[in-house]
Amino acid sequence: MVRISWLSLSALVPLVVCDYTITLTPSSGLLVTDGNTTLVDNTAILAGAQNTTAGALRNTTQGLTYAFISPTVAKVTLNTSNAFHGARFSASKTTRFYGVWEYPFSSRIDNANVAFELKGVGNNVGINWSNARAPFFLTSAGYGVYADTLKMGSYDFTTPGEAQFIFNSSSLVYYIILPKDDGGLKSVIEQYTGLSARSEIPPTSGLGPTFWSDDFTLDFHGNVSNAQENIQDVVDHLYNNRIRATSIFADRPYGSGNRSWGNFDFDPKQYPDPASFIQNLTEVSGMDFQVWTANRAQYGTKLYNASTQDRWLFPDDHPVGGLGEALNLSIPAAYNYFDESLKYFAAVGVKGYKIDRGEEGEMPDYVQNEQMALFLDLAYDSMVGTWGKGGFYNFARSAVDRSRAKTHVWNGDSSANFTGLAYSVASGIRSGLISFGIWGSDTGGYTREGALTPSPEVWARWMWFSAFSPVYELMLGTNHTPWYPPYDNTSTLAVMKQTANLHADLLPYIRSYTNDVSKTGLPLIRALFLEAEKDEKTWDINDSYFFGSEFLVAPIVNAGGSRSVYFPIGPSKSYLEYFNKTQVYTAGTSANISSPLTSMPVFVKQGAIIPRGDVYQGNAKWIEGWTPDLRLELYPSFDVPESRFTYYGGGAENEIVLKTNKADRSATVDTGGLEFNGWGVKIVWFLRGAEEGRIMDMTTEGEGGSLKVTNIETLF
Ligand SMILES: *[C@@H]1O[C@H](CO)[C@@H](O)[C@H](O)[C@H]1NC(C)=O
Ligand SMILES: *[C@@H]1O[C@H](CO)[C@@H](O)[C@H](O)[C@H]1NC(C)=O
Ligand SMILES: *[C@@H]1O[C@H](CO)[C@@H](O)[C@H](O)[C@H]1NC(C)=O
Ligand SMILES: *[C@@H]1O[C@H](CO)[C@@H](O)[C@H](O)[C@H]1NC(C)=O
Ligand SMILES: *[C@@H]1O[C@H](CO)[C@@H](O)[C@H](O)[C@H]1NC(C)=O
Ligand SMILES: *[C@@H]1O[C@H](CO)[C@@H](O)[C@H](O)[C@H]1NC(C)=O
Ligand SMILES: *[C@@H]1O[C@H](CO)[C@@H](O)[C@H](O)[C@H]1NC(C)=O
Ligand SMILES: *[C@@H]1O[C@H](CO)[C@@H](O)[C@H](O)[C@H]1NC(C)=O
Ligand SMILES: *[C@@H]1O[C@H](CO)[C@@H](O)[C@H](O)[C@H]1NC(C)=O
Ligand SMILES: *[C@@H]1O[C@H](CO)[C@@H](O)[C@H](O)[C@H]1NC(C)=O
Ligand SMILES: *[C@@H]1O[C@H](CO)[C@@H](O)[C@H](O)[C@H]1NC(C)=O
Ligand SMILES: CC(=O)N[C@H]1CO[C@H](CO)[C@@H](O)[C@@H]1O
Repeated sequence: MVRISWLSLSALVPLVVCDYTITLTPSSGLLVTDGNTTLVDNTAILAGAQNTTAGALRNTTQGLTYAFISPTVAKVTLNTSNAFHGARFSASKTTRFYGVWEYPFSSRIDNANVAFELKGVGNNVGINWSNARAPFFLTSAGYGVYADTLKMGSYDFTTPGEAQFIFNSSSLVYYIILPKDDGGLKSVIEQYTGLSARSEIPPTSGLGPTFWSDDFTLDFHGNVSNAQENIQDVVDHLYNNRIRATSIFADRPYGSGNRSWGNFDFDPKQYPDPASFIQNLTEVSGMDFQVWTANRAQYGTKLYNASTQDRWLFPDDHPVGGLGEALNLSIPAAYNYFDESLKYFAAVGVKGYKIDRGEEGEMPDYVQNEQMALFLDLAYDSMVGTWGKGGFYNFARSAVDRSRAKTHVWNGDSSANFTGLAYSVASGIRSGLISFGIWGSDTGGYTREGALTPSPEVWARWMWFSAFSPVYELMLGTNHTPWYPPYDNTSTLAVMKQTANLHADLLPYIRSYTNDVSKTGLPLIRALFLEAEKDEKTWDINDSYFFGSEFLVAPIVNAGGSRSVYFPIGPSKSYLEYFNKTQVYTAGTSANISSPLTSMPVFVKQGAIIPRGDVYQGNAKWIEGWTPDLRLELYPSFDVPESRFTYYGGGAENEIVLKTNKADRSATVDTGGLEFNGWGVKIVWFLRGAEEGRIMDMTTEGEGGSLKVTNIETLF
């Protein structure tokens, strides 16, 4: 028995004596208690020769250790002669278990009734290949468990109130993580990502708006005769329509060779002059460029030839689609060859990869996690030497938790209809719960069936969702380009412009939170319960989320234009409709909200501080003498005496503090010395009588870094 006592400081109570113990039970399980109450019931430690026969470990005198390694984290290690190890946890029957997979089984954000391996999920309702994953779950019982391994394993949540995992490994380390400093489940995520990995801050260009085609070698218009010109045609239309964009990428095909991949080049017929083309895209048009990549060696290519010669390929006995086997990247020579070959792309100006596959049977399933982690490492490595940390944008559909330091994710191949949209919203929430915080979905869906799919209605709703996603990426081309038939006479182009430009204007807010993602692991898309943990009504809500902590976002994921929105108790006493700034909704209530295609249900909480503005020029070369423009939207409420926001613009952080004083009916903002590239900051107060915002200029009106308004009536 290991017992540790400690003292810890808490924000609310000056000095608290905490005392958790972890003990072995007579039935060979582990209990974490605070002396009197059981906090975690680790009912069994599992071991066996097969995952199907693994049972409770009986002789615990050998190969088992357990101890608290910090006041709130207990570490359990298992190392026995058994080939499989795992654990089972029990709680009350209504306990929810979240995490593990990005894919929302049954459209849920928790894992009720799911038993599956820790691997890519494949073809499924709503989204195929929604494959981010982590050996980590968290529960409504108030703790999390992280199994620190890349081995294959399976999780089972089919028994109400129980969670079980078993890994194909003769040794296993797992951590039981309890909340820290009253931080609830958010602090569990923070501690978990401290043990595994956290995302890097992406370049602003990676956050979008980003446009791409599944095949730029098809669907030529006007005098376009190759892919390079086809991309230029997109760039020109974005420019002419004044649609903000920060990057563009080419999916496969773009290379020479069998199925266009494996020769580490651009097909000269489609891209006659790639280096100059990419340089112009970046420097003249202001858009970064990424290309597709995958660990698959297609017959007849350079990659294939080098691999067969040196026997780097996994045996060809896992055929899905005949798209080539994967290289075994645990062979150093294979890894190095691939890494070096990929460096061609950085050399010609490519700033990141869309990283596909790794879970299609091109290798044995039991190495999927290890091999995918290696491929994401090398894809990162082949870029970082040229562009530096945060200088390129890699995003994958298949990634295990440790790789979040090396890649961001998109949610896979969604259906281009409301099912795909609803599942995408739920997968975005789930992606946040496993801390893949920089995330986007193919706006409008990927799998299109028939003409005009997505319908203009689905596409518009999805564009709004992407405006309030960390990444706005949209697939056009192949008869799905908003300014060409059959979409040219629909609302699509107008909504695309409105939402892409809104997303661009939200970049100061989004970028500030990417800093948070990298420091704490907390995602931008937050399950409602992460912000409102004590409100049990939030635990199953799969179609609305907090975007950062200021916005409550409720995408419309059904036909018809209205939905019910629940306003959680905890973060705010009431919520203000964000776009019209008139309707106020009380926490704890629900309301039916309608919205035309030109808007979306979004709400702000009391005391919100929202930095917005034009801080990244991207393709907006039509703005002559462009200079950055940053404004702070403030939503004071006398219910909130003080609120804070940490602004991050790429350099230092600024702590912005908003205070209200009911006695003299005033509000004061301190911007913490905030300026942007030497440019001043506008302050926009949202107050009664000034619903359009009362605009003040910090540089001319601020004194000592703060600004005060008096005799005010707040909006909520
Ligand atoms: C445990 O129970 C004892 C006796 O009721 C009480 O004095 C003590 O404060 C409790 N400890 C905790 C951590 O709740
Ligand atoms: C055992 O492993 C196989 C292969 O990985 C998997 O399909 C199965 O679900 C696992 N079974 C259990 C009980 O974990
Ligand atoms: C349990 O393991 C210990 C240490 O290896 C060993 O001495 C003991 O005989 C084992 N007990 C049983 C019942 O197998
Ligand atoms: C497991 O234990 C064996 C000795 O019994 C040791 O050689 C090995 O390094 C241990 N593995 C781990 C991962 O600790
Ligand atoms: C467990 O891993 C071994 C390789 O270490 C592999 O041969 C075996 O097939 C795996 N078992 C399962 C059930 O995946
Ligand atoms: C294609 O046509 C447009 C006008 O329709 C023109 O501006 C452009 O220069 C032409 N491009 C080429 C490569 O001929
Ligand atoms: C890049 O821009 C330069 C200068 O405008 C132009 O001469 C060149 O043809 C462009 N290259 C490509 C590949 O479009
Ligand atoms: C391309 O690869 C496929 C599958 O490996 C193979 O069947 C086909 O012959 C290859 N084509 C060429 C032109 O090499
Ligand atoms: C790969 O090898 C095949 C067979 O020798 C050859 O035909 C092909 O040209 C090679 N591919 C490349 C890109 O060199
Ligand atoms: C969406 O498309 C998928 C196939 O991609 C189909 O199974 C599903 O029924 C469709 N949902 C709706 C609402 O049409
Ligand atoms: C999922 O994959 C299946 C089989 O490849 C395909 O029929 C279906 O259209 C795909 N659906 C989506 C949404 O990608
Ligand atoms: C969400 C919402 O209510 N949007 C409305 C805001 O006001 C404009 C203009 O009055 C309407 O067009 C929107 O529908």
